[in-house]
Amino acid sequence: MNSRKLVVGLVLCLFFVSSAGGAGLAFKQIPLRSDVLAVGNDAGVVNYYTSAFELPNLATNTPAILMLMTQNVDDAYSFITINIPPNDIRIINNAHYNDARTSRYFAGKLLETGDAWATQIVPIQAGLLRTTGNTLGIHTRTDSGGAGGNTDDIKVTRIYLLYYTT
Ligand SMILES: [Ca+2]
Repeated sequence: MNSRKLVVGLVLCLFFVSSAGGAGLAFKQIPLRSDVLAVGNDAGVVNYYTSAFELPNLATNTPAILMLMTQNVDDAYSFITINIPPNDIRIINNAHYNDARTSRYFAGKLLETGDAWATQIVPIQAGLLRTTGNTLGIHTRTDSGGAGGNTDDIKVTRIYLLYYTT
């Protein structure tokens, strides 16, 4: 677990960008309902959604970077979404990975970790985030990508967004 290096890296990034005289960067910890969050059918939550969070001074239509730590990602079909409209949540919740990945709200997949904790970096395309009312989704799927039955059980903690500010 190397969160200290992560924080030092983030601070260095902030210093570098601010000293370059361009737009700034900020980072934000994304709230989870527990410090270490279990997602998967054993946990009773195959599709987890965070509570709404703000990104103060976000420069809209710029890319961002999502960083998180994960454990027990064994299959290749767990993924992250951002800001699915309420009317589409049910569709994504039941979607096979191959369908979800073509959604415009698909942010990226999680890489397999095995039993160890691993830091993951997910590039977020421009236009997905907004200054208020953001929701991040964490979705697990079966070893063939389906949404029902024995989906992968994973653990997630320490989720941060690094984003451009105005
Ligand atoms: Ca697992």
